[in-house]
Amino acid sequence: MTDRRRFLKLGMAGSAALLAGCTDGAEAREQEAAVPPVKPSRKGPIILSTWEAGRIANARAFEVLTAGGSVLDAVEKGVAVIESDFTNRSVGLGGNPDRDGFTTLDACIQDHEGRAGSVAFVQGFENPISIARAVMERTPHVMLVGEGAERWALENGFTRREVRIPEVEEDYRAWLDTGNYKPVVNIENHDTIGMIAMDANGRLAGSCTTSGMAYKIHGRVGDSPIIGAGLFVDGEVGAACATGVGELVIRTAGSSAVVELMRQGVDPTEACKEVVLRILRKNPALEEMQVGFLALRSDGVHGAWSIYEGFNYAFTTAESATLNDAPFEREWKLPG
Ligand code: SD4
Repeated sequence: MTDRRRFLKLGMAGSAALLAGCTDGAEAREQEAAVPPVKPSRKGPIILSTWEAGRIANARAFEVLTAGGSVLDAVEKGVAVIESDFTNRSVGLGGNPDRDGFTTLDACIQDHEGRAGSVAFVQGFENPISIARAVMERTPHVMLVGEGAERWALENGFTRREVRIPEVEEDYRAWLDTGNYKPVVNIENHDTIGMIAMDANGRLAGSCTTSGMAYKIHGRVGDSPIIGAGLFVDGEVGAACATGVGELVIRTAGSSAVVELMRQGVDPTEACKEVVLRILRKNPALEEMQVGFLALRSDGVHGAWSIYEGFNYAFTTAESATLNDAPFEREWKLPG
């Protein structure tokens, strides 16, 4: 993991400098005409997302924000890039199938006001995150699942997309030889994307999308589409998202717990760590079961924590874009 830390140039030095108020004179006036309608602020843009694939997602989300899009647009379009990348084996239609050979998708989205939309156990759609947003904006509900969600999506302008990926089929056939379900998150399932973001006005939003654990039981839904588990946003307090073994996250209402701790004044890093500790306290025999949290407080301070080494996250602001290793405890000493 030693060379995981990488630094990316955004290729947007001009707008970054303007946002930071670093240019003046004629050059600045000339550039002003092209300044995207994002108010300069020390608050945002700040974009965090899980795992290495988050770098590309963050870049897209940043682009959306600097082009004047809302933070909700940013978290939707950002993770949609990963859904549409069929080389990703744990998000979107390129994801590994369940044990019956079906790739089933879960996604959710939440805005600054706490409005939320979610779909779970859907098949054959390229961008479930956009369906989740449509559920939020066009129905009185939060969550649609399975066949009902698919039918609703078709009736509401989404089109089916079938993708055949020989490599995925080969891996599945090889897996069938053993049929051994062992979720090793760092190795096998390491790209579910959760994104939390803040715009220049301090408005928050979050998104989460996944094909879930490889070779899961058909019908299994993880934490990623569950508001409060895989994602939670409270505009007054902050936002959090999770990755890893969804069952562990659901049982602790993980992302909601992180936000509630921040509401009580706990620092974002400590809040993530405390929920990881809760998971460990309730599951003392955990082996190779990774869970990682990201948190972003309403003042722009962020934090992360994971059970084991190996969870990294993409962190993007107007000044830089980095891939950071989340902190973890090498040897857990559980209090009490
Ligand atoms: C799930 N939380 O379905 C997802 C899997 C994941 O990184 O996050 N993998 O349980």
